[in-house]
Amino acid sequence: MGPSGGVRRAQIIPTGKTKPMSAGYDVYIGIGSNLDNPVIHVRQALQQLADLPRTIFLHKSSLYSSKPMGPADQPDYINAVASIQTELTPLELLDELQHIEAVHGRLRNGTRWGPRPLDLDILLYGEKVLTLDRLLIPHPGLHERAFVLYPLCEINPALIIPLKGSVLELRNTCVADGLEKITP
Ligand code: A4P
Ligand code: MG
Repeated sequence: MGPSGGVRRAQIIPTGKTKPMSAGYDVYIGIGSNLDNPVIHVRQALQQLADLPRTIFLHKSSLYSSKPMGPADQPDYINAVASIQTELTPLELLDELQHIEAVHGRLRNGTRWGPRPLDLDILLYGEKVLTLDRLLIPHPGLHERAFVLYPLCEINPALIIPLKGSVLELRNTCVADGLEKITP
């Protein structure tokens, strides 16, 4: 729910801290890892999202195992999706996410879709559509990727993806070869 309306309530975040509800946007983050114990990277990333400034952690999906999209000579991925409510602007949030990726040892060597210890993508930022040099929102691949649509649908099946439609319908028509839920 954006700042224009919706129920405001206190949220208990995973650290046990309680933060007052902000007037932020609901944002969905895609999490992926396929190097150096991916389950640990994903779980730590969920905690780091909960610790972001001016942000309240809302929901996390199960973890999913998925076959690599892109170069096949890399390990399987662990994927998940989280929702937060944040007062960070889209570019402030991107900077925070790239900092978290760097803390996890993410190196960018120019290989597109290569293996990585942690990838954090902004999938949706409220209902915004943004086309900036550094940031495309909605994330351009989200509407056709099973490893995003299944976890996204798990935490909000009523979601509408701007310009693309119902996340539930997109999930029901996408190919989910090799996708496996690994945690409840
Ligand atoms: N950028 C633009 N829009 C966004 C956004 N909405 N969120 C820019 C985050 N970043 C965004 O990303 C390149 C640049 O995209 C960033 O500097 C940022 O300014 P990157 O993380 O350096 O490189 P990348 O992730 O390799 O590129 P890309 O095209 O973003 O790839 P994707 O879409 O992230 O896909 N297979 C499985 N099974 N599971 C996966 O999670 N992930 C990928 C990467 C490939 N194959 C996968 C998975
Ligand atoms: Mg990425």
